Amino acid sequence: MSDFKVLIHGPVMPLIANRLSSTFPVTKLWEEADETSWLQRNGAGIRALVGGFRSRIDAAVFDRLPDLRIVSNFGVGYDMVDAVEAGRRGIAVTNTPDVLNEEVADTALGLLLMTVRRLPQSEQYLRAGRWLSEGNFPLSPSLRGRTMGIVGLGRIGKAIARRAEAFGLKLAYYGRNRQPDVPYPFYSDLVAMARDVDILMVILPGGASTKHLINRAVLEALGPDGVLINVARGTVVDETTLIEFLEQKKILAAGLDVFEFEPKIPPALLALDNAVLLPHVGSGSVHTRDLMGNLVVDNVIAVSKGLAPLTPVAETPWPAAKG
Ligand code: NAP
Ligand code: 8YV
Repeated sequence: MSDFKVLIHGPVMPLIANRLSSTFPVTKLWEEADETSWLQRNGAGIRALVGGFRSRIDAAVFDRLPDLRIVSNFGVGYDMVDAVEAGRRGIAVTNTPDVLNEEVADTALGLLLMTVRRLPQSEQYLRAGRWLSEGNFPLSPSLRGRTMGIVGLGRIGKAIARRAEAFGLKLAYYGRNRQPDVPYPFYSDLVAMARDVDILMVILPGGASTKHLINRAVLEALGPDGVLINVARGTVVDETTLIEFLEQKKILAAGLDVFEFEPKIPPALLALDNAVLLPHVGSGSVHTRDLMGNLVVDNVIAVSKGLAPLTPVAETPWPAAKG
């Protein structure tokens, strides 16, 4: 057994806990009676922190873990981890990029179809016996002839774009940088893109730099025929304003896989007939979650051996991170 002590922050897939426990001394923090006093007593000596974090992993946490070498984040999005502060302290932060691109893109397109063609609502109609009693389900809006603006044309955004092209959608994208060799129109102004497209597909990182990027001005520009799909992070959308726009039919519909305070969903959102809501299942297949889980463990193993982490985030590039 290695002497590289691993702390698992919150419940994780059995695959992760089992693989880590077979190689390292592992503590499951959430199973401790008093997490704070456990950290005070045992924080020194912990080398790896693992989790799909639901609370901030920042200077206050790092202060309690003075020997930490790696934060291995379950998920490509690491907005809960202060990676800049980790980098400053020589701690590597790793995430799970690429292995989930196709799964999340499948979910995004599924959610788009569900939202525009009102497929969940039509299934509810059938199950309630209304087809028999009231006749055919009302005709829905369509994807035909629509233009979609991708908000964040990164790894997953590009997998979404490939699928959208096959669906016959015209595409545009918004980001901080124009990308070489991308054939779609680029917008550095999100309001301008929202004005020119019918659908906004949001798939960029969460965190302070994108908080409430989808705000009143963007939704106004999207307009009454507009559709918003968010598979990024709930914080990217001003949820209160979105609810107002859906209630007042100032946009057509929204499909959301992520929420500002998930898993708490505002009752006003649950009550809406023009919103399709999924419980953050973007990457949630057995196949893809296994790939993500194995990558979480493989990153810890690499660092425990003094090797480069497999998938360090940009803020903690190897070899700047302490090995
Ligand atoms: P990625 O490859 O890093 O792409 C991110 C894209 O967003 C890039 O095109 C980047 O372009 C743009 N971007 C980043 N920061 C920005 C900012 N502050 N303002 C405007 N544009 C910005 O990331 P990815 O692997 O595709 O993942 C994207 C995100 O999807 C993750 O961070 C995660 O939050 C979310 N996600 C959700 C699920 C789910 O289950 N729903 C699953 C996986 C991932 P520029 O650098 O040019 O701006
Ligand atoms: C995970 C995700 O479900 O990768 C991400 O950023 O949002 C999802 O794939 C999530 O991170 C699990 O906590």
